[in-house]
Amino acid sequence: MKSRIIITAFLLVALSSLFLPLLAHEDQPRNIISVEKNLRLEKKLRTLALELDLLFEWEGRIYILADDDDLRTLDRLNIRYVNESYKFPALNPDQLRAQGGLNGAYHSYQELAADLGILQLSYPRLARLFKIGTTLENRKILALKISDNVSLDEDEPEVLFLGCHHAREWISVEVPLLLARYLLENYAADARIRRIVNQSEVWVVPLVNPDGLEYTIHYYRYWRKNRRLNADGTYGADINRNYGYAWGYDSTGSSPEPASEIYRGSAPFSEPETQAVRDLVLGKHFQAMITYHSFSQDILYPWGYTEIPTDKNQLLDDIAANMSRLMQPVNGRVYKYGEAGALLYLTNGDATDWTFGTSGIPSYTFELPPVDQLQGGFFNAEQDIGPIFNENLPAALYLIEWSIQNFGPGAGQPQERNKRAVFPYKTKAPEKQARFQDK
Ligand code: 0X9
Ligand code: CA
Ligand code: ZN
Repeated sequence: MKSRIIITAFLLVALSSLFLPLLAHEDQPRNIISVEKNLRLEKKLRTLALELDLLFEWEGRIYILADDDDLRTLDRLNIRYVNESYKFPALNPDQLRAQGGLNGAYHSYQELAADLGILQLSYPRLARLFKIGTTLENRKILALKISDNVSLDEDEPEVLFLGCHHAREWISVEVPLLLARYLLENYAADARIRRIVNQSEVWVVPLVNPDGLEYTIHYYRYWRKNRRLNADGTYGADINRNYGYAWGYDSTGSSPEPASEIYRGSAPFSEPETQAVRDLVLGKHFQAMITYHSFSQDILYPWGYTEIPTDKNQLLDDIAANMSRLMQPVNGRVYKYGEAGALLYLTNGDATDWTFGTSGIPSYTFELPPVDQLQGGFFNAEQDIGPIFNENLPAALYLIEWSIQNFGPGAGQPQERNKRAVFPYKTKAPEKQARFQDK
């Protein structure tokens, strides 16, 4: 219930530029408080059935999101708490933005859903939001389609951009989201972008793993997998080991052990996240795809499951070389490129082996900066989002243009086109949308 109010507040503020007159008194007063973590208190809170939103634990205290009513209830019950709101300035309604709170400039699931909704509202003829799946914790996996005549499935090359298979790789949400925003915001003024958007259908799924991402924000920043409760009581399957091409090929590239960080899941496509991507791909005929990860600053192409090159190695390498060359002048950073299994390490069941293996399309894993753990590993600074996007933009535009140029009879997937429906994700009035997006 509380989360509904929070989401509404986020959305109302996020949408305020569009619906200013409606918003005058909608701000929700919110506090972050902390209480001592002890069993007696936890039990007391639970038996009182207080609907408190637990945020995280830190140094023996539990941090909780509470509104003024909650505070009065706690006072009445003589439960001691410390108001910590001053440590979280983004909670001040005056400063509240769609991007704020515990994850700084990075997007949470709700913030992303709100921003994608805003893009669709702002560019109704060019952007359309789809729900392509539902996670184990009942979050929506969202895809934004960008094209002219966006409500029609036109005979244009389709290109796919995926983000955040791995929960802790926060930067991998931002790059595809910013790509979507860039295409839309520059459509009117930039002839090259207009040509690209008119002649292709770009699909962006910035957050393949919403459950995992939320877990990294609220509980454990280093979490990688989804939040599957496995048969042995451990959590998580590695979504990037669960795709159906050469799934479980060996136990170097993926693990049969549920507790492992690279657990491949109980069967190919056993996870709702890979099912969502699979069903989207089977319902389209993509000409190329990029899946963003971090970190190590390189561009990887199939195979991942073996060091033996594919029969299109030259093409895959040429495209990667061109992308890397276009990226370098932006900030001076060099992205290495090569076959994934040879350059990085062996994996099986990853996204690119499946898209390439089943349809032969150029498929790339981008490992975003930094180059190594010493430069920050998974923890990119907020100020890095802009520069990392800027250098990735020319590569993404190049791959879309390559797809346009190489699109024609016979291009794309050899497989039967699967007409399976993808349901449009309607954006209604802001309050309705908030309810719709609540989990
Ligand atoms: O291991 C992965 O899934 C990717 N690296 S990450 O550090 N982001 O987890 C790499 C996938 C690319 N495939 C291969 N290297 N084989
Ligand atoms: Ca179109
Ligand atoms: Zn990754």
